[in-house]
Amino acid sequence: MTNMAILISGRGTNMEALAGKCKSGELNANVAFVASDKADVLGLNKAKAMNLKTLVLPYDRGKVIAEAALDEELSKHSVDWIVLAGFMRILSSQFVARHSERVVNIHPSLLPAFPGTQAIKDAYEYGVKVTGVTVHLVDEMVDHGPILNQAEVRILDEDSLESLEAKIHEVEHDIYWRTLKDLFAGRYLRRGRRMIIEGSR
Ligand code: 3YE
Repeated sequence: MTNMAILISGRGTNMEALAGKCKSGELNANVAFVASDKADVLGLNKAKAMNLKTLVLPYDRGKVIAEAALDEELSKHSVDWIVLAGFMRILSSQFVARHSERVVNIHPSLLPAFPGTQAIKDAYEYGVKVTGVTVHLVDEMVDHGPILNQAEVRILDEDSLESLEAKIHEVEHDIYWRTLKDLFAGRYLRRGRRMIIEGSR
């Protein structure tokens, strides 16, 4: 079975959704461990409550040491895929090269629009009528790697920033596991930057 590590920095709602899909068998994967760059985050407590192995990455000692600690756990657990779920650190180009095309991220906008850490707010304040969610491979740049999947979310006149956030998170919890299911099954083929689902045409 596919072994994945989930990286978080906060509430861990996407982690919880993914772990739930593993538990129900809808996503045929095992959560090897949940790692956070911060101790004392809600997501770590949620992971422990789901009986998942957790660890805190020593980012207080610098990125090189933190990523080396992560590497050690990844090989110890024979992890196939590294899944970022609200993880708020930029992975070094060296780390990305060591795990080339094995790291996935979810971003709350339709990339390449609204990259960065305030994507939902930026889209709302810009006044776009359609935003959404992007699942992409991680490369050495941020919010830039090949796109695996996107889903749109309409911004209605009556939406507040809070209601938009709720809609985006709901879509995230649905699109992430579905995309990982195809990815883990080896259904994606790469055509330059284009990630194509096998048999879709
Ligand atoms: N790393 C690479 N490529 C990607 N991480 C994420 C996506 C993604 C990635 O596509 N290579 C905060 C925003 C991070 C930030 O700028 N952090 C800096 C400074 C941290 C600090 O000093 O506290 C850093 O170097 O981590 C996930 C989203 C990352 C957003």
